[in-house]
Amino acid sequence: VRNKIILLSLTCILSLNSFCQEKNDYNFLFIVIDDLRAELGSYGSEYVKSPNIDALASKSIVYKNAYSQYAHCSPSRSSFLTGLRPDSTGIYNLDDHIRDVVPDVVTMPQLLKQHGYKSIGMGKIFHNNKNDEDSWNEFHNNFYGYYLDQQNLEIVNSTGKGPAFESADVNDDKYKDGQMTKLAVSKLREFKDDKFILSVGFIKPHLPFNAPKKYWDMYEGIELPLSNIHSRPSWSPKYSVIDTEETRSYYGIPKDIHEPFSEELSKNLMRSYYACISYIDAQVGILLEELYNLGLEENTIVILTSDHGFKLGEYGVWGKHSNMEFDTKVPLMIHHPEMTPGENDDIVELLDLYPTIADMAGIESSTMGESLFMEERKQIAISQMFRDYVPVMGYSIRKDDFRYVFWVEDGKIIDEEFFDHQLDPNETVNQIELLPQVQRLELLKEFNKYNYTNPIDIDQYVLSIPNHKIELSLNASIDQITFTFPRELNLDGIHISIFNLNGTKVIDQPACRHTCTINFNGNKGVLLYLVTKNGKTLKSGKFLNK
Ligand SMILES: [Ca+2]
Repeated sequence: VRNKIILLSLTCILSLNSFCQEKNDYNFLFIVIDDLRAELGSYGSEYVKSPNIDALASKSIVYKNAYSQYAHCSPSRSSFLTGLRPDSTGIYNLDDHIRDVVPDVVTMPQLLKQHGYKSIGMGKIFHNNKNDEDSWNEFHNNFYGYYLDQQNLEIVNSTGKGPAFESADVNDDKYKDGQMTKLAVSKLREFKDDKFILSVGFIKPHLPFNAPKKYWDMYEGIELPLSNIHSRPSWSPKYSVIDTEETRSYYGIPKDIHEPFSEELSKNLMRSYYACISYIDAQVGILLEELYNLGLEENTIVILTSDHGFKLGEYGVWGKHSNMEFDTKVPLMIHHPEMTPGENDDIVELLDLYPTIADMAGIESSTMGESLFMEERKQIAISQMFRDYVPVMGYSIRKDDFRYVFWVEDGKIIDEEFFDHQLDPNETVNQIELLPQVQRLELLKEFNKYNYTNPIDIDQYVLSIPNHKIELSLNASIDQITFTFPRELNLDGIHISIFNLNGTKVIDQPACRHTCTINFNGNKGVLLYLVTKNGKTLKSGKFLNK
């Protein structure tokens, strides 16, 4: 049973003023910034210049541990705008639109529209930029100016794709986001006497990292530190972190995924990404100033977030699309005129935004998330990432001080990762052996509770032993094979089957503890299989008796 705090009662108790009668008269300014990782002054960055967002943060509840459900534009947005997990929308790519897959869903802006709000949207809110008539009273996406540099425009014309960054010496409103800000300001003026939700979807700092030169100049002479994590986490499966070639598709970027970026290119990419953040920060500042000038500051709730993070060279990759902290963590802040600002360390999900906004508007909602103002909230964030070329779905559970990732193929867990953030906050070494079996099963049960439309069959679950954790060695001098399991691994149900080279089974026995020594018994060689009780081969090898 959901023990829901209605924000009304909370704020009435706290404020004891006329707010109680007026609580339904709050407007919403909902700002979504594309591909903005949790790197802002207010999130502890020493380098990013984000004074306007930081000023908003100082008046907001700042969620320091907020996570996207899918580190890819459309799957993430389709999730948090509908309040459904990606497994429930079924949207894992950029092509599907919510009305094609969940046609009757009530989106967050649609819910407010149904309750008398004027719903105005602009820019990148849903990924597809389609005008979802059900969500908006009006929607605007006619902005122009992707590249402005003449040389770059010629490159786009001749090659189809421009450079990964640009800094034309122009005013803010020559690029799209500046135009959007102007329109948003005009909409604030137009609707100031209405009850409204204005959703503004800024398109930077998404690639290409194009912003006016003055923001590039803000980082002149600053030595930006490049990541020292150059490859995917040790002992993680190959599909854990991949180079999706998102950045490499741009002009002037090495195309071979094995070719690392030069230091100069890396620093230019980082600087231009930061310049884009500062550009958007300035736009946010303009919107907040207009709220103040129009006297809307006292009755407008401001929410600022991103759809997912972005790797600036971490793991040797420039892009998103993984279950790791760099890609799933997002900034999230809520400014409510009646609520005490401060930092919040709860683990929260973007999925929780919809019920939180409904809660603040005093509207009942039915979603897979939980209002951030609910008592005894879940303390878990689930993210996922589909690798269609395997195909395998990776699910991440971010909880307490760790991340647990499991990869599912045909309903079976085939790989796992575990990162203890106290030991390894940047998630560089998969230490799955540190996760006790009891805790693993508890996590999977918890996962099923929240991802209930597509639960894991735990009864079928047999601990998968990562291949690299079993060492096989041949001790030829004494006619034996010896192999070793990590002591922590649960070997229940694991069988050793050995065949001679003619294919006849000569040994079938439960796995022995830790170190197994098996005699050749006169065979010239053997084929060895470690098999689960469900018949899945964990490890196999051919050994010849020398
Ligand atoms: Ca995005």
